[in-house]
Amino acid sequence: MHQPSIPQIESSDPEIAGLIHDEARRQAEKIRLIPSENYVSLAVLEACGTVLNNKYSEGYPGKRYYEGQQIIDPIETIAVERARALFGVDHANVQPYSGSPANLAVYLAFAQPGDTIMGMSLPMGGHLTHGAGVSITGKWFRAVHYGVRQDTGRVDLDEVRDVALRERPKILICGGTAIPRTIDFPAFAAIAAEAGAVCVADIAHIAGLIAGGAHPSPAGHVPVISTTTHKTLRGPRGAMLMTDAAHATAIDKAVFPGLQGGPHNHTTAGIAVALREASAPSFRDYAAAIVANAKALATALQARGYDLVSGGTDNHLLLVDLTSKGIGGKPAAKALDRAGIELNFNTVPFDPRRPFDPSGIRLGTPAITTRGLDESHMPALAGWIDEAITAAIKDDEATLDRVAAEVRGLLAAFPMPGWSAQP
Ligand code: DSN
Repeated sequence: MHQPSIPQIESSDPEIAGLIHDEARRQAEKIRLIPSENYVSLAVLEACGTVLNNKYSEGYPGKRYYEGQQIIDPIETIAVERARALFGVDHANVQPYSGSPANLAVYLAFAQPGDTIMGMSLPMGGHLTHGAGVSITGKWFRAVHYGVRQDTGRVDLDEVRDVALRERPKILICGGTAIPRTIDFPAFAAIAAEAGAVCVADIAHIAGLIAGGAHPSPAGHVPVISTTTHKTLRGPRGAMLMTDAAHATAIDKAVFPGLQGGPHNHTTAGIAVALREASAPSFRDYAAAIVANAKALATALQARGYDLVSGGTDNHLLLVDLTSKGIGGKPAAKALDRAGIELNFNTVPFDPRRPFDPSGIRLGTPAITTRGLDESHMPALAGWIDEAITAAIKDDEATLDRVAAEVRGLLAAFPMPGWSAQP
């Protein structure tokens, strides 16, 4: 059953209530390895389901376009102050609806349509909003990209500098969605300064690691920081933009009125609650455990002959190239899902296959670490992954179902916030 209980939905809309319970059970019974996902606390869930949803608050605390902000203003101010304290930044805007609008606000603040922007290319580990051709950010701006070296799987900062000095982008973005290695924020900031670009760190994937001291912070090096709040940071679906003092006004104007209308106040409260949780000493242990689990899983997979892009991981994420195993990422991901192990198929750098049928799978440890799995569980997890992929190659559905049952058996001992076996 979903927790907290949902009796009103059960009585007014049993169809949707049933699906919510089913999703809670699904999340409870699967080993969830999608590196951008997590389990929020019950406190965050509660905040997101409150009457704060009912209020319009266009503007910022103390300067709104609607009356009745006596309660919303302090909630948003608390969220902003907690973000500033946790990340050590001059300014925070907690209103972006999610990561894509947050990044669009950055472009609106510091570039004009047709200007050059520069980020990591999507097939190399960047994000759609870093100028991919299919995205508004690639259609409305002239996007140039950097990637990783074929021999190391790592960003080549000499290449970044060469491209930046040649193309002179208005904005240089570092960060992405499939980067298993530490991002050198001071180096990107120095290249951006030399090229005359605004440096933007998209830390969506690693915000929780940074907050917990398990990855170096861009604060003090990079003037504009974009992040979602729901990945390693373990908050609600939302985003924040954080800046130094010089870039604060441009960002605020770009978010509202430039791009968005009223902020989602229930989400703002959820972000505030999550930021308080991330400030607790135990969150440092959580961040360290995410990385320890990822490294242990990497070692266990490599011992079974799996090729990891860049040869391992420094953070929460593993990118596995399945070429040598003779299976594509998509059939592997589908088989793993049937075996109770949820992840996503992903392109690998220099992938000869198409994006919807690529060579790799992407795994991460934020959610399983929230459940309480530790390094001692990673060899067994690697074994199940290997069994499922081998079974997929042989069309051995019985093995997939057996692994799923074993996964459920393990997870029964690791409760999930948001689901209870008891009604
Ligand atoms: N949601 C991001 C991820 O999965 O990395 C992409 O937008």
